[in-house]
Amino acid sequence: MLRTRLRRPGAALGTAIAALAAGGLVAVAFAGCGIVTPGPVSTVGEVDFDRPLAIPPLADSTVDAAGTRVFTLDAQAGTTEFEPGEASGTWGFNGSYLGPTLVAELGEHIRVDVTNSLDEPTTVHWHGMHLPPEMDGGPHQMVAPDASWSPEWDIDQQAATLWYHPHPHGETEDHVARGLAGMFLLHDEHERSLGLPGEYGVDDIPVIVQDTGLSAEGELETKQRGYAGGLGDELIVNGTRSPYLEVGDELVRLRLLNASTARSYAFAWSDDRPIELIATDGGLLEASVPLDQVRLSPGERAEVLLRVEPGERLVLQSQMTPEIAGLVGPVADTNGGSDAFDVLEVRAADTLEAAPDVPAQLNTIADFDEADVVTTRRFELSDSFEINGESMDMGRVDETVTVDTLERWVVENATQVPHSFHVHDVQFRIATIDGEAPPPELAGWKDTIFTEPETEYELLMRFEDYTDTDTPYMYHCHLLWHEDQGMMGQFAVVEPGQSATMTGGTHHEH
Ligand SMILES: [Cu+2]
Repeated sequence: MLRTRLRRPGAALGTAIAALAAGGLVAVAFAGCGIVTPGPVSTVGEVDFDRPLAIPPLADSTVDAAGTRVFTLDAQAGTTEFEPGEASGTWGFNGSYLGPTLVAELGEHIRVDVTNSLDEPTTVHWHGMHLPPEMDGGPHQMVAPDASWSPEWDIDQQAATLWYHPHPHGETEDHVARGLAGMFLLHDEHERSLGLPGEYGVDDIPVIVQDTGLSAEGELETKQRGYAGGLGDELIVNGTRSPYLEVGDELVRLRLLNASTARSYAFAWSDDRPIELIATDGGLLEASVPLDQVRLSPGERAEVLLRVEPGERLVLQSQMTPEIAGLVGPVADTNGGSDAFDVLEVRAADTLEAAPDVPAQLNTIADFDEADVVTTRRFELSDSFEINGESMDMGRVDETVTVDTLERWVVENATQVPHSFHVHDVQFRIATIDGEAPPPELAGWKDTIFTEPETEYELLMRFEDYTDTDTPYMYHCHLLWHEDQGMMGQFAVVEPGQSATMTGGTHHEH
């Protein structure tokens, strides 16, 4: 925040006044709803770490005669005991909470047979995946109760930590909060050649972080709500309350996924050692980046490496501050911007498997040439859940993009409140933040960014391969309550000279 302020001399006083106004706005917005806005929370030092971290199972798959790898997901209701003997009603894929981890390889053709066993419609969106819009699982690909949907596509992007979750318009926060989410890991030859930790659940660990409201007895409760949305006052990881992870290798890879609906985290180690970031949403960085903390807003992923000594214990924490959150005053305090959490204790065995050194160069990321930009679009995020003054309309295509051309999307959060921005189908690069080059942790491939107040992000992206005049992709704020409130727009990718043809009557909802 301070960094941003310094770049914009003269803005500071206005910021302080506006922040008070925004705080007042939040208070007014919730007055009369009986909703108490959350205040600062800390669980540091209060977590017992007395349960082994659950590892989501790897999804079974079969390869059919045509060479297609086929997965099966069943969205279903069930019960989960976050504390033994205290059952909470939850939703999951192929189980009662979260879903299995799907794994696929660059070049594979895959299909996922999705069944909806819930008693209401939902969708499954493949977050971060490059794929045709009809396979995307957005709000136009609703799956009715007892119906099935079988999207298929080619895996045509580099190794990355992606994920899947529902995307029904107006209900996404609820469906994700109930437990519908899972990881989708992509591998490729290059990644394997690096010798990074890669044994799932052993030295390559999924870490799905969610905040939740649990009663003293351990039953799910309604969360308090800030402007950002529902904010739980404790964390679960992979659905496990109070988790520890035993490791037997001296080098461990943690795949951090913020699957929370509203809360952002600042992941850091309890002994203040640097957290070594190696990959962001869309894949490996060019080189490991040592950071004080890794900030992740909802939907963002980070892969980090941890080197441990025999017998040591340390704790993954979230150490958010208003400065890291990019929020000020009451906006920070009521939106998780001052909250601290113990997340996960790592326990190293007394004898550890040796691990090779990690290559200095992890990836090659060619920069886009801004001279190739064909179209510049602006997206202004409001504090009333609008983008460019419009609320989501399922029948309106907001932007029409010509396939295989370089686009510059300028996203400005002109407000005092937190938002984020996610674009379907592509991985993009951040060219500038308030006119300056991004820090190294934001210089790789991204599909979701946190948008700090009063900050402008210039993104470069190219939509390739899949054109469809009749089915759009989405861009939206990934604070899920904001998305549900209409903070979302639609874009069609078309051949040169084509126009989007979708009209209000063609929703493809069945
Ligand atoms: Cu938002």
